[in-house]
Amino acid sequence: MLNYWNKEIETIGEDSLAALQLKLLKETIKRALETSFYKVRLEKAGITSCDDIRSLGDLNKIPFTTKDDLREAYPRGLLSVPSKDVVRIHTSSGTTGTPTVIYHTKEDIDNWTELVARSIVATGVTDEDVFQNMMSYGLFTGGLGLHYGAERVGATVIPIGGGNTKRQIQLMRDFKTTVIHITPSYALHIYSVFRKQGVELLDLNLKKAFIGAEPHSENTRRKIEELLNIDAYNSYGLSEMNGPGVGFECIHKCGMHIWEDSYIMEIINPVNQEVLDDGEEGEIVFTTLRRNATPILRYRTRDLAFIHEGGCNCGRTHRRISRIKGRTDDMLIVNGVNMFPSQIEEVVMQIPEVGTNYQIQLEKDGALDKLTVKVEIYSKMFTGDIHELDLLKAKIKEDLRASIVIHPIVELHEPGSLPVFEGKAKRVLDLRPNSYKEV
Ligand code: DLL
Repeated sequence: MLNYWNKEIETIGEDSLAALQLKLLKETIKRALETSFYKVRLEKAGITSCDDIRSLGDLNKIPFTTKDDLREAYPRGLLSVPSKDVVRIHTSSGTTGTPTVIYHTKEDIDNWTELVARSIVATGVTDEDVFQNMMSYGLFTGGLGLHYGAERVGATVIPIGGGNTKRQIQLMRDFKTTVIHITPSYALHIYSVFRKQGVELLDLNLKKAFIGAEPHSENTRRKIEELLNIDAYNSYGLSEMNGPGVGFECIHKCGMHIWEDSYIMEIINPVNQEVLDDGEEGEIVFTTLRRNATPILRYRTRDLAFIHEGGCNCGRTHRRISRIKGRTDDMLIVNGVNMFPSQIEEVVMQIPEVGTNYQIQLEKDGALDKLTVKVEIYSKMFTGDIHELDLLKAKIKEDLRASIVIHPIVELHEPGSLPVFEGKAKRVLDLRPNSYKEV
């Protein structure tokens, strides 16, 4: 049986959706004109009232917003309601400079909660589930965002947050957790701890994981599903658009439905900003449609994906995006060749001997770049047979060369020896001079 949280909106027809988007876009423009940042920005573009937007085609009159714009507007430039109406703020981590801030009214939190509720119901979650939230609480949106949504559905929520793997496992066992919310890198790590501690999957009751907050490959999803014997659903979101609950896979796992009654989605060519058609890969751009306190127009996410053509068997009409290939600023240039860390991950995670962790290191070797891919392999491979390890190394190297064109150095490591991350993983260590990258 198909389950919906809000059937009318989730299965809305194309024309009704367009009409709803236009109505909400006009309201959003009105609110944006209340902010000091957009008032100047929109007036410069000739938009002085919401009546200047007559159709969705007028979207292209609206200038893009970038992360730098949000930083520039920090702390109050994007606030469009009186401070007393704000019930919560979330800020970005700010590791690379001034943070960005998103304000929420009570209604904003309610709307976000509704999106998360819809998302998790689309994976089959019900009020009978026990939901262990392993993403950190606090300013990061992964904790509170899913927490509110899961409570709204009526699931039993265990708000443990990130880290403390031993305690996580104890809670899973004691309370028969059925669903976890976790980064894909931490999901792989949890499995290695299961093995170390002799935890049997049969003693647990795990059925599903929501994995997101960082790029991961289809092979990583498969690995998580096989190792933990669960269904893993890709979950996408970003703090600027509330956080999780922007895009989520349904039971068919064929791309992430983007909630188009709440966000206008465009895909653009990141170089010339031309709007692309469904099926063409480019940068995702979002406009908030239901946010009161911090409206954001045509936000350039820097995330690369494409829109799947055609409908979904679940009946939801909201279009689906592909897995995120990476961010425009994650692209690595190694001896002139462009590549994304996700391409390397896709290759190593499909090799059965490779375990649950890997790292990419870049250095200078004279004038050239040196790329080293370090992978953990299962302990059963360390039998003392050097020849077998050499063969495996050569295989990984050749598979990588076939995908990324250049010859990396491959290092094999014992399980548990590479750095572990309980939040977003930092897979790339770029030690080249003038490089700040630690993605
Ligand atoms: O990571 C929100 C979130 C929390 C999403 C929990 C999913 C689950 P930020 O910290 O602002 O917000 O980071 C947003 O993370 O622009 C993407 O680059 C990346 N990202 C998020 N989800 C995915 C995903 C949260 N499923 C940034 N696949 C985004 C790939 C993802 N990248």
